[in-house]
Amino acid sequence: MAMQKKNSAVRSKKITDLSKNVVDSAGQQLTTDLGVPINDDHNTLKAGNRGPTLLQDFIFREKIQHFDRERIPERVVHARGTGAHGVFRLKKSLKKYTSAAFLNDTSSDTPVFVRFSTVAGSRGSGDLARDVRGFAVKFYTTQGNYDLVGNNIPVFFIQDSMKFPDLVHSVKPEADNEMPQAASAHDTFWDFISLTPEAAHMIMWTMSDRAIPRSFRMMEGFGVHTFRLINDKGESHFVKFHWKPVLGMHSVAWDEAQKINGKNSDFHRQDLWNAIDSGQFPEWDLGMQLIPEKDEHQFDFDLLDPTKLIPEEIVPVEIVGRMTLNKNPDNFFAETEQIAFNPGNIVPGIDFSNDPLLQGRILSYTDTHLHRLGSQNFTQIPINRPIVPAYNNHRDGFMQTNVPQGKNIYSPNTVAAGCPFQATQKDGGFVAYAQKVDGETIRARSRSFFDHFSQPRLFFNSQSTHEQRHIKNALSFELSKVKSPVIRQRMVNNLTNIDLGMAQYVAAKIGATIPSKLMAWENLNIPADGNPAEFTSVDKKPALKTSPALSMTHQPFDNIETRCIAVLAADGVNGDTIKQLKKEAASKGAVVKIVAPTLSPVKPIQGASIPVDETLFNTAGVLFDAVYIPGGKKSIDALSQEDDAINIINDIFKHCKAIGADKDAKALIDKTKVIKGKGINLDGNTKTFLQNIAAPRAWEREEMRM
Ligand code: HDE
Repeated sequence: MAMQKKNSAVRSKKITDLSKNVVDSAGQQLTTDLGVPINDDHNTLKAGNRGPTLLQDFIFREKIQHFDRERIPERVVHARGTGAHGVFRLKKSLKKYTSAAFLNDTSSDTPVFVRFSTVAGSRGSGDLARDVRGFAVKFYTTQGNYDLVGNNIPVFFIQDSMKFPDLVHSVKPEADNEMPQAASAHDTFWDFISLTPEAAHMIMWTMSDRAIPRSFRMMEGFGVHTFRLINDKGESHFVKFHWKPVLGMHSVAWDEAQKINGKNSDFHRQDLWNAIDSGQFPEWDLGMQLIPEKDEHQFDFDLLDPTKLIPEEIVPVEIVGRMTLNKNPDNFFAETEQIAFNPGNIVPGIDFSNDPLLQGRILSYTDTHLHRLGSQNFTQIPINRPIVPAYNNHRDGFMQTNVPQGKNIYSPNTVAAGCPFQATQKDGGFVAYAQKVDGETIRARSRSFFDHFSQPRLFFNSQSTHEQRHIKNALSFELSKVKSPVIRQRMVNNLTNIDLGMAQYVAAKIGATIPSKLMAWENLNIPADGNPAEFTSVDKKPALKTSPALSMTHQPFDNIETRCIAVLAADGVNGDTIKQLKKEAASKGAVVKIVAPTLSPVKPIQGASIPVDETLFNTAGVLFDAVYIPGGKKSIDALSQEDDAINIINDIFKHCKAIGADKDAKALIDKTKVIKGKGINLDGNTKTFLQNIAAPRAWEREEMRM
């Protein structure tokens, strides 16, 4: 016993950092993998000047064979992503709810690695797909790794993990021709959705602006499922996890998203990288909705149903800590590609619920890692290793890099005095929550999961006018790409269950028969191949008519930190305006980029030459949050001759972003489509211009064009 105590004390001290196995070749000779210095890395070894290459060329063999094996299978979903290191700092101890050390101790930071992703596209696809974003966080805690593998949308398409392969097969490029890439706008996806009533809520979210975020740094994150927190008395609270971005939430317009994909398909990756690189660290508050065990059945939906959310107006989100991303990875493959998240990675004080979607995920992630990373020793890869040492009797396998000591590879043993020994609950050992379980084996959905339309209706009714318009237009776009009239009509009919007006709007846009009344699921004659009960929606009267927290417009907008402003300039520009704008923007943390006809520094009327960041021909309006056009007759005359300058301004106008200009920039403005409207000020007032960027986009301008 004495020995056990001693070991546990030693364990708590051994915390390693994450920069293990770093290889830095600066100032070093080139060598083979085995350290032999190489003197010629440009030529193969040949028999004679023009002779064949020799098999004995071990340097060539090693180089080419290593190259041939560089790729590993990409993730079957969430293949496209990017990541960063950071820290999580707890603000408020949650000891009352959980024994998890990282949620008890407010004095120490927990290292984290976060990976953001899209779902449907392959590894090289564009960042701006209309899609859910993955938001996966690995906490390296003193009690082992805890993974919160969430999305930027709080609900999911399906209720049972059995349907996941079907869902993913339907949204991925179609089986015969592998098209379209990273897009849900095609027949198989909408065929599946139109036959899956439980997806209605998620569809409202994916058709909303949430699915085209301006930046990973400006979106929320959600754990989706209900989990449990368990305190040291063994008491359980249900919990829903939330991440709230400190910069607020922002999205782009759909037309903008499609153009960004062409102009810079790494837009989100680069945005995250640049923000961290320049020290403007992205931050999110961690929030929790906590529900006592006894209140499990107090809601008008089932807490275990992942297609439902708990409105914040019913259970407020309590902010408990903040995550800051402060370091870019050193190596994309070693860290971002090899990181292995798993919602099954929990620590003492956290436990699962019986959500049937979550239960399936607990299996699927490890299985994926075994396939992708090739060996059960993937936990030894530096990015996956815990910061505390792991001691157990697992042995051997491909790519074992540990060198375990001693003969004690079984338990119980006396050869090593019982080590490694089991930790008692008091010493922090993981004890599964003692949940009472009773029931017959059954392969079916609980009736408490059958209300498929109340929450999508709540979501739609909670949106502002422009948000509702975007949802209707997104549905029209997606369904207009569906070739089968039957699928299009079925989907329109289904939409009547959420909002008749929305269904009629979409029907008119896609040439479908316009429904005049609700077309209830039960009457749609859907060819159900499963339990017909699953195709019935038992609508309940929801507790709320609207939930303001579901609308992005409801979020406070008060800062322009890291927003990117294009300043169009050519020789003869008013340098004083640029100086002033740069100063005011910098004081608010915004970024100013000078965009000019060429990369040669711009010569202003007064002062020194101004370095150019981008050219009119290598960038685009969709890559900026706002545009400013300083005066200076010569500059304005030159820019007025440039189609690219006019296109930049027109795009920024079309996408309802802020436009500012000096009075004498009128000649250029007159050549564009810009007309007076919200968010546009052409009187040279830079302060008003910056305020306009902080405000939500002037989506009202879309109506001016209608
Ligand atoms: Fe995933 N999911 N998922 N998922 N998921 C994967 O694991 C799976 C689901 C999520 O950046 C895979 O390592 C099943 C919900 C994220 O590396 C795979 C089901 C939510 C990521 C897998 C779901 C997610 C994944 C593919 C239904 C939000 C990227 C590669 C039962 C709460 C993590 C991998 C990263 C990745 C399975 C549903 C989030 C195949 C079976 C719901 C953020 O294992």
